[in-house]
Amino acid sequence: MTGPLFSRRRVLAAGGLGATSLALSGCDDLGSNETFHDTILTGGERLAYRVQRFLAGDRLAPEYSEAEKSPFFRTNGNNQIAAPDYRRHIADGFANWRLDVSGLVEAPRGFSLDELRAMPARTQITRHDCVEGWSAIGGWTGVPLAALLKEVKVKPAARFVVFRCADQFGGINYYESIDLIDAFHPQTILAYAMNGETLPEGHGAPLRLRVERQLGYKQAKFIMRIELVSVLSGIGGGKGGFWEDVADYEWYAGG
Ligand SMILES: Nc1nc2c(c(=O)[nH]1)N[C@H]1C(S)=C(S)[C@@H](COP(=O)(O)O)O[C@H]1N2
Ligand SMILES: [Mo]
Repeated sequence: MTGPLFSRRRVLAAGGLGATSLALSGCDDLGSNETFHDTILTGGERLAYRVQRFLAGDRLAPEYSEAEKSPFFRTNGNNQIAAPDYRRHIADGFANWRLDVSGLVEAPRGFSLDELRAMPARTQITRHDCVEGWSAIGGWTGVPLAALLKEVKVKPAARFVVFRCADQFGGINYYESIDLIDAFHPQTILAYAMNGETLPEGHGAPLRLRVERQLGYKQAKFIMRIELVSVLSGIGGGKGGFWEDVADYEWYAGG
């Protein structure tokens, strides 16, 4: 045999598995030493994230029928907001509210609720699982996050979507983040309706995230602002979400 036994091309060509997991794991960026996965996650967490991400692939979360909906879907975490700005918005049906989309995008802009409602919508009946030990099946309608991101044109350097919320715990506004794999997943929507009705305050009016393959605390409610970023180290305590920062919850809360 001539030529190097393990040329890069030969190794990549040897199996789709290797090539795919490389693409998913962000190994192409290892040299930059500034990605979240490589600076924030420990070795074990990083491996778990990569394995889970590889297994998750394009898999859809299970969807349910109308008959399977829970008769009662509790609220959790904050379910009322005292802030005067928010009270003004809810009083006028969020007529002057805008979802602000900024950061690493070509065309930052605000979206009114009417504009979001006018975009193609997706409805899905899914199961919400909270780490505190309860689950509920509910129906959600909203605009696919992918459609919104296409409008604002995500810049190549962007790797994460950060959600900024109106509510606070101890003076800190709730925040969460997901990677672009989940951001462009077809079941990831910004929901403005629940079980066929306008999203109630307790469940996150006017807009809440549904990222169906992950746990309850990732489903950010009361979203006011979305930011595209390349790293999560500058967000809050640096672990990508409120509970991740204050209680060490896992940032990737999916199976
Ligand atoms: N902004 C915000 N989002 C949030 C929370 C919160 O307190 N504030 N709680 C999280 C948790 S732990 C869960 S289980 C779900 C609860 O959603 P629900 O109130 O619609 O049941 O919202 C998540 N998103
Ligand atoms: Mo939760």
